[in-house]
Amino acid sequence: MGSVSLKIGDGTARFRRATLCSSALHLLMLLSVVTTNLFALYAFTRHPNNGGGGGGGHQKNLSLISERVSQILREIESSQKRLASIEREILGYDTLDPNHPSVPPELRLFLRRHPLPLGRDSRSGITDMASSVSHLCSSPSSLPLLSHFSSYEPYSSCPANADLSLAVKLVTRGCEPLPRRRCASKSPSRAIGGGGDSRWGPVPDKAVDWSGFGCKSFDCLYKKPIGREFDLINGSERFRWVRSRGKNDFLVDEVLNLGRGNVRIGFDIGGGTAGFAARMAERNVTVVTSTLDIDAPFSQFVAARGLFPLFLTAGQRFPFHDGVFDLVHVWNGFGEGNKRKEWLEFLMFDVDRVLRVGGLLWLDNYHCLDDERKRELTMLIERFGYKKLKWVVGEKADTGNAGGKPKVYLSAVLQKPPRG
Ligand SMILES: *[C@@H]1O[C@H](CO)[C@@H](O)[C@H](O)[C@H]1NC(C)=O
Ligand SMILES: *[C@@H]1O[C@H](CO)[C@@H](O)[C@H](O)[C@H]1NC(C)=O
Ligand SMILES: CC(=O)N[C@H]1CO[C@H](CO)[C@@H](O)[C@@H]1O
Repeated sequence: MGSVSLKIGDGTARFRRATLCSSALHLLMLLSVVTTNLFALYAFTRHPNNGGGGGGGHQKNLSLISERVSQILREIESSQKRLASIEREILGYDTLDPNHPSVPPELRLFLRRHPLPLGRDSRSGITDMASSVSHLCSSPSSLPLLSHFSSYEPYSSCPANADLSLAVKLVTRGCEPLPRRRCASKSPSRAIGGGGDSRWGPVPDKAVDWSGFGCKSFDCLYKKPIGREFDLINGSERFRWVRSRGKNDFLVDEVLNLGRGNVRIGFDIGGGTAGFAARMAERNVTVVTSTLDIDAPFSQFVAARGLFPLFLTAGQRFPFHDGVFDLVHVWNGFGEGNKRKEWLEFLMFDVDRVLRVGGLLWLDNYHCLDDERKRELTMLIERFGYKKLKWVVGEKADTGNAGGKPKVYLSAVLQKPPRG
C-alpha cells in the first residue's frame, strides 16, 4: 500500500506543469487512494478488538479478514488502473491494440512475437524477437494513416499513392520507427555512380522517385523556395561553408582547424540536401545527414550525391552509440518552434551523448525565437561545461515580414569537456 502512495507522489511531481484540470484529477485520485488506505487501516485495527471468541471463531474471523484484505487489494488495483489511464490521457499516450478492427492484419503479424528457432539465445537472454512501433502510432491522428500504410497485398508493390509522403507524415507525428512491410517499394530506376563531381553536379531527374510530390522534375523544383537547396549550380548551397556571408557563417576549414585534424566522422542534424556533408566529404570527413522528405525528395537526392541520408526526426533518440562522433553540426531547425525548454534539453543531452570527449558541436546560424530562448540555450550550454571555441550572436532582418523584429542567430563551435 505504501507503494501506491509513492506512485501518486511521483505522478504529482511529474505533472507539476500540467493543466489545472489534470491537477484536479490527481487530487481526486489522491483522495480516492487515501480513502482506500484509511479503509485498510480500519479493517486491520477493528477486527482484533472484536475477535474475542474460541478457536473456531478465530478461524471464522480470520477468513473474514482475509476476504476484506483481498477486497482492499482489488480496490487498490482498480485505483491504480484508473490512475494509469489518467496519466496516459495527460501524456496523450495511447497503446496500440493489435486487435482493434482498424489495425490491418499485416501490422498485427508484424507486431506478433516471433519465437527464436533454437529457443533461448544464451548471449542476449531473449527467447523471441519482438517488433515495435511507437505508442504515438495509435494516436487518433496517426492510426488511420498507419492503417493505410500497412494495408497492402503481401508480395506485391507497395501502394504507390503518396506512399513516401505517408511515411513522412507518420514519423513527423511521432509514429517512429515505422513498421516493416512485406511489399516491394518503388525505387528510382537509375542509381547514379559516385565520384567527385556527383556531389556538386546536377542530379538527374531519374535518380529520385517523384511520386507523392507536387514537382516531377528538378526544373520544377528549382522554381520553388524549397528548391533552391536542390539547385547545386546556382542555388543557395553553392558557396555555403566555403565563402562567408557574414560573421555568423563559419567556414568548414576554420572549424576543422579547431578540431586539430581529429575530425573524421560527423553527424548533421536536419541537413536538408546534405551540402554540409558534401563539403566535409571533400575534406575526407564522413558525415551522416538526417533529413526528411518534406515536400521534396531529400533522401534520394542526398544518396544520388554519394552521401549518407538518415531518415530520422529530431524527436527520436539518435541511433548511434555513445561517444562516437567527432563533430555534430546543427542548424536552423534544431528545436525551433518548440516552447518547452525540456524538449531542447532532451535533444541537447542526446547530442552530448553521441559526441566523443573533445568532439565539436557546431551550432550554425541557430535561430533563437527570442532573447528569452537565447538566454535559455546559453544557460543550457554553459551547464554542459563546453569550451566555447567560437561564439557569435548576430541579428538579421526578418525578410519574411516587413517591419518585423530582426531575428536573433547564434553560431558557435563548442568542445565537449572530459567528465569524471
Ligand atoms: C545556372 O545559371 C546559369 C546562368 O544564369 C544558367 O545558364 C543555368 O541553366 C543555371 N543552371 C541551373 C541548374 O539552374
Ligand atoms: C583526402 O584523401 C585523399 C586520399 O587519401 C588525399 O589524396 C587527399 O589529399 C585528402 N584530402 C584532404 C583535404 O585531406
Ligand atoms: C467481526 C466478527 O465476525 N467477529 C466474530 C468473531 O468471532 C466471534 C466468535 O465466533 C464472534 O462472536 C464475532 O462476532
